[in-house]
Amino acid sequence: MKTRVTEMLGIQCPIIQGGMAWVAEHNLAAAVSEAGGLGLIGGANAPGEVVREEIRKAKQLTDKPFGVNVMLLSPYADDVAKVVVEEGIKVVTTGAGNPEKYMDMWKAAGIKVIPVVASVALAKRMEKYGADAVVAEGTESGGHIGEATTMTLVPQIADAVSIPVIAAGGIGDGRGIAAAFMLGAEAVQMGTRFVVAKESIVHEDYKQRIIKAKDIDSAVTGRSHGHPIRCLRNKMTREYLKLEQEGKSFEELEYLTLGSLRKAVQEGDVNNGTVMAGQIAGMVTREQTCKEMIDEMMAQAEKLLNCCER
Ligand code: TUI
Repeated sequence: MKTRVTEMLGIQCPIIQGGMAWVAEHNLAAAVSEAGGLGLIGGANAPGEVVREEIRKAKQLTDKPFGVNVMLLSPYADDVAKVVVEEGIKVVTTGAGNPEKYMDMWKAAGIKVIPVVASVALAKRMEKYGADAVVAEGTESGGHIGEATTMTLVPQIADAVSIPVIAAGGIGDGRGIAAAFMLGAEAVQMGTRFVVAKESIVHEDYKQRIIKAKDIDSAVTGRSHGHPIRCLRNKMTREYLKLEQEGKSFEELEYLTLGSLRKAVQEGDVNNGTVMAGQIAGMVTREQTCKEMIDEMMAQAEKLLNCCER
């Protein structure tokens, strides 16, 4: 499945791993890249030097290309933006904001810049500012989300820009990949399925929570203060949503989730922690290596897409 995205990034399969906070570290990124996709190291809220170390560790595990996701709400975003240049990273994705102010620096360094967007307006603006592709991320995704669904967002963005579109949100198998291609995407970005990869360092209890999840098990916290986050329902989300209904302030609510993603990912506290996951969690049924996942999904997608051509 050669596309403008696989050619641009020098990868075999049109699958990019999401830059998930606390999850997308060097082991997972290297495993996805080794399996023929594009692994990403998630900068999240980490200081620049921590991200530099992660990049160097990934380089020791793979010679294949991998990228870095710069989370624009991070207090360290400026530092991470410079570290990717210093470390010779070839692909950067961005999330949770507008990366305009870093664009010239990244382009001058020859970096392929792929902003994650949740609207047609931002996609068009990113194209104008020199983005090489965009990830169109639907509200089915885990973590920080926009409003539009993948089904509606991907074709509207594909119509509005000339650069390649990568679909994200609600894609968990070969059927999702084939569907995304039908909508005009030239690659997909996937997060939740890779959380349970054998190479993923996520706590076993977090993985099992995803594996046991059903179709309607996710909730969105933070809608009332403009920072919607999709995660799996638990004690924390019940409490959060109750306080939100009572009209509690952003600060009071933030207190409830301080460090809560780390608590879930590293300590396996799936009751009080934030278990970020997308709506496809109900489709994730087992741990596999990244290579097993990618080979299986590619075979399924190729079969479906060949059918459509006849
Ligand atoms: O960024 C994500 N997903 C994330 S980031 C994250 S970590 C976090 N920690 C604390 C608070 C918030 C997040 C967990 N999940 N996905 C990419 C994404 N970007 N989805 C939606 C957007 C987005 C939304 C609005 C991008 C730009 C935007 O507007 C920017 C503008 O200025 O117009």
